[in-house]
Amino acid sequence: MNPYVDISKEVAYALAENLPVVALESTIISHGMPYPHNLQTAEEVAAIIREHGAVPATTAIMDGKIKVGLTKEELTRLASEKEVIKASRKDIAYLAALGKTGATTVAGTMFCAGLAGIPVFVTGGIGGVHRGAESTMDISADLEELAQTNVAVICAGAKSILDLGLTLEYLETKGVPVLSYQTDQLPAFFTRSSTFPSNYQVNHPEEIAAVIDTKWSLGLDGGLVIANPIPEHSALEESYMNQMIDEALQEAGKQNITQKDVTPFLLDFIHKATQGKSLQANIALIKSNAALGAEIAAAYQKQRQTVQSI
Ligand code: PSU
Ligand code: MN
Repeated sequence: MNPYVDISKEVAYALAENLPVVALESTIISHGMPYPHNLQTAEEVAAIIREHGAVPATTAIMDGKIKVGLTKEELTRLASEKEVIKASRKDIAYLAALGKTGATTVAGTMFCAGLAGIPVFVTGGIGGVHRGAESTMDISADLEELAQTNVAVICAGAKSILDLGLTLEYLETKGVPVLSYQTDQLPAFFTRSSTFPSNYQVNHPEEIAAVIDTKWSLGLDGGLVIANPIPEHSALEESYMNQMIDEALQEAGKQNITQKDVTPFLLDFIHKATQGKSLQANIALIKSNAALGAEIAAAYQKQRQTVQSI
């Protein structure tokens, strides 16, 4: 195996036995939520994945090692230490070469999950094309990773800090399917719907597993976006959230926030501006994604075994 990669015993066993495994990102822990909510949520998400019959595999770069499956101590470090670096694709070689510690974004996690052979990954929201990208060129590396790495990403759609329309156009150009779970729209993270239609509505984990398996069996490399709307009772009011997001964007502009700092700045601003309401929504949706992701991982393994036995 790759000398830079360290897969935990539990995850390695599950992969060897073709048991369902769900990859989890760690930027949501280090840069997406405040301490101690981040650590508590990470542990609860892992527990939900286990309850639904899969093994959780959080990825990060710890002292230069690409880790797949973290210990409680490692999770605690990522959740509480300030100097953890947000690790997207471009950061990984530097961190691995110089023995640094970084928390993986959606792009970084897809890369690590791909190395380890984990096909299913659960997160909150993906990065995308930012509003105003026609002048800033701010387009998340998550989209390029989706274009090339064979990992299915379960998320709650994309936040409207992004331009959802342009994000969908970009994914379409790159050949990335966007499947929405039990709805025909792209959910907008805090809300169950947006004005943007999804590519397809899918209603069962088995259906989703079949699409994933067929895509890769046909040699159609790259990821898929599986968008699961936030649970009804946790959804936030759209006009209120849009106002908070507008304020966040204005402040980011004023402070001239750029590059990898943009998304964490906006998330933190929105968290404070909504007095924690956005955090509660974020926690609820990632838990719901964890349950669905574990079911998809199990359905995918079943599908693989059926295909192989024919
Ligand atoms: N969106 C969220 N919460 C997050 C992120 C995005 O609602 O924590 C994180 C994810 O790790 C995602 C990253 O991959 O931000 C995108 O950052 P950027 O826009 O800099 O690519
Ligand atoms: Mn960016």
